[in-house]
Amino acid sequence: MAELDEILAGETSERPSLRSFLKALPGEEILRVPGEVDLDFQPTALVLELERRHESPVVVIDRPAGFDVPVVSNIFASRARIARMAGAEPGAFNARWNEAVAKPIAPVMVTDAPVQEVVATGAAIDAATLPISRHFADDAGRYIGSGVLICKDPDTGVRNLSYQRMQLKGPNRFGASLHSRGHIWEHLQRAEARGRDLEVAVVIGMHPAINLAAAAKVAMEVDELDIAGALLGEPVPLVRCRTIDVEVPADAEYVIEGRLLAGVHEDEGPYGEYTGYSTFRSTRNVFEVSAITRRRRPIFHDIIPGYSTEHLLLGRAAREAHVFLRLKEMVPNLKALNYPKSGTHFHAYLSLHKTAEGQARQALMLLMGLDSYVKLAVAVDEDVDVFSEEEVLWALATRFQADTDMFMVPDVLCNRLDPSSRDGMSAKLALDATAPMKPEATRARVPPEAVAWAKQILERA
Ligand SMILES: Cc1cc2nc3c(=O)[nH]c(=O)nc-3n(C[C@H](O)[C@H](O)[C@H](O)COP(=O)(O)O)c2cc1C
Ligand SMILES: [Mn+2]
Repeated sequence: MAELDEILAGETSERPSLRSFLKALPGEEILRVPGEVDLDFQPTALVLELERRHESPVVVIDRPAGFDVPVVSNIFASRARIARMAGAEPGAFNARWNEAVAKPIAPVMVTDAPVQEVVATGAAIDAATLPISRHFADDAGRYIGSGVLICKDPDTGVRNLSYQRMQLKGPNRFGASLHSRGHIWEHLQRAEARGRDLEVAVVIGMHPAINLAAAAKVAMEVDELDIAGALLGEPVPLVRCRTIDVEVPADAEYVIEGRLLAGVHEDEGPYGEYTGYSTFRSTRNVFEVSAITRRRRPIFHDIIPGYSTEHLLLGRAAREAHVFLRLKEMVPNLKALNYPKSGTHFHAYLSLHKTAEGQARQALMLLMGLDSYVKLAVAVDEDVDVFSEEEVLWALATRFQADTDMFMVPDVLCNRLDPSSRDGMSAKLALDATAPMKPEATRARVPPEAVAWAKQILERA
């Protein structure tokens, strides 16, 4: 039996975990990589090649060269799978997410913690024993891409979950970048103001609903684990770390306990970012390990970074749901919203059932105001599928004139990782590709009965 199967077969716990998720995964959604796999570049190459073929299975590497721990990746590469892991039907993720945010479920403390079956402290710590990949040729080294950093606000004690890349630098040392200046960055500022390090637990391998919650930007007062609990429909079981005052999911695969050092900076990066570019942007922080705890036979979870579907979908699933909700409050006839992969996080397409001229422009202004990442927003009518770029371009070809149907706002705050941005600002472009309310031409159609017939014939063939 392959390594991963053996581990899953031996798992008896009913609690939600990476294992329960993998066990429930349909066989056709898993790609088992035969033979030994070099963790230098091969997992990334494989995932990017799958994308070129429009395939999105979870990738299982049973035998990474030099390690006896199986590695799984590409978990977040499919929208249907993301919906399922959040407990939603395909296409119903947004509603499910917004419901979870509205009705959070707080975690519970437990005493049995598989993630602490093996505990290494002091001289026994060796982070190089973790099967950490080298993802891109220009990356500064081996990076943990899936580590969820859990810490607490030194002022309020409110917990926070977020992703920060972790570069392996030594047996008990990692480099980290907090460049998105999120809540952990703020926590570190507050700790430094007191002359203290920030205690942080890096968690690897959890039920992916927890990963989804960790990727979300919610208010600083909100513990992302409460949203994870709501997605799972039950509280996340937590255990206290062994060497720091932080609680972590008890059913995780690995936890690296340690401290982001106050006032210490070292070179870190470059790293392949979601834009598709390798970047040196880094806050150059240093993380010192005080313990590594794990399961007896752990599974390692990797998230392929860079311009990969899984990185992009994970990074924006919650944002799409949030922006959709806010936009729909003001534009009730909004139908769909898509951030296409080709635009990294910078392009967004919306569709609406237009009931008045000018409505599309109102929706476009709102969208660009709600999401500072968006620098191109396109509006189409509801007959156009925003998830099909070809259809969106067709609408631009036939329902859009550049002299009357677009507007541009210069010098707006944007995401600095866009290499074409200037001083953190970008021009925002809105294209209204909706047809006039009284159109010149109607779309050539085939009656639905004939479409149904054609589908049936082809399914039988
Ligand atoms: C896979 C992944 C990797 C990420 N890597 C980093 C990183 O290395 N540094 C960083 O500052 N933000 C990174 N981010 C962005 C933050 O983790 C993300 O914005 C998070 O929601 C911030 O949480 P907060 O709102 O609690 O601060 C990453 C996001 C994802 C999904
Ligand atoms: Mn947060």
